[in-house]
This record gives sequence, structure tokens and C-alpha cells, in this order.
Amino acid sequence: MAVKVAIIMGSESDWKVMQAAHDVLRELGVEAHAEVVSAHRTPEKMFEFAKSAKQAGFQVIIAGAGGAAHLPGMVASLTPLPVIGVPVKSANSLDGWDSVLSILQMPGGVPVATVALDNAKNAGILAAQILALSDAALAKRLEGFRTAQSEKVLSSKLSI
Ligand code: RP5
Repeated sequence: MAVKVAIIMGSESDWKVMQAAHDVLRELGVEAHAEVVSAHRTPEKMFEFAKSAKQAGFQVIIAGAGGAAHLPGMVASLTPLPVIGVPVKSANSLDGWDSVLSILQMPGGVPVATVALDNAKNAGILAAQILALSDAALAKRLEGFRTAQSEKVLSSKLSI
């Protein structure tokens, strides 16, 4: 069966943040493909990836980048697939605002679903929620994930 989620990122240095998407998807029983695709350093590869992503069987793309973070928006402009953007706080960032604003402020007509700074975990969950619309078993696992999360919070004790 084709892998339905692609996790791409502008640099290998983004993986420390982006692996949280891979981890939560694995926890939910969803296999994901992960690859470095840079909008600025490998623009032809980015174009090829985005143009062929649907044909390759992907249904959701998670794209993370930092700084002048053009990858999610450019990929979104080249594919009909939903793109979830993860702003990464990279080493020379302006406190992460550069990444957040360059992914968030897309022009009308080309949406990118942007999660919080460095929050690749939420990107993974959101991708699973999209796939769960047509996958009842995954929807059930997501329900269990939410229940376990609530129970953990309800049973937490503060050590005062
Ligand atoms: C962006 O530049 C990448 O997404 C990364 O967040 C940032 C820094 O990249 P490196 O210089 O660490 O490769 O394109």
C-alpha cells in the first residue's frame, strides 16, 4: 500500500524538530516518508517532488522550514494536496518569527495549514485526522489517542 504522508523539510538540521511528526504518526499506525527538499538549494527537486506527489500516492504533505521558509507555500502552489506547514526555529532565526510569518502569510487561493512554531507533533496529528476521514480504523486510534491524553491530564498531580 502506498505511503500517504510525506514529511519534507528544507534542511537536515530541521529533522530534530520534524521527527516529532514522524513519531506521532508512527504511534497512530501511519507510515510516513521523510526527505530533505529545499526550496532554495534544490528548487528543481522541490518542483519535481510537488508535481509528482499526488501521482506517487501521497494524500497529505507536511513541510517544515526555517528562516525564509518558502518550502510549504511553494509546494502548496504546485500540488492539489493539502499542505501542513511547520515553522522551524532555525539557528539564525529572528526568534522564529521569520519562519512563522513566511509560512503563515500565504496569499488568498493557496492555503497552507500552519501549526505553531516547532510543533511538528500537531502537524502529524492533523495529517492523521485528514486521513481518518476515509479510514475508520485510524479514526478509532485517534479517538484512543485523545482519550489517553485526557486521562493523563485528569490524573496529573502537582507536587506542591
Ligand atoms: C532553511 O534554512 C531550512 O529549512 C533550515 O531551517 C534553515 C537553515 O538551514 P541550514 O543552514 O541548517 O541547512 O532553508
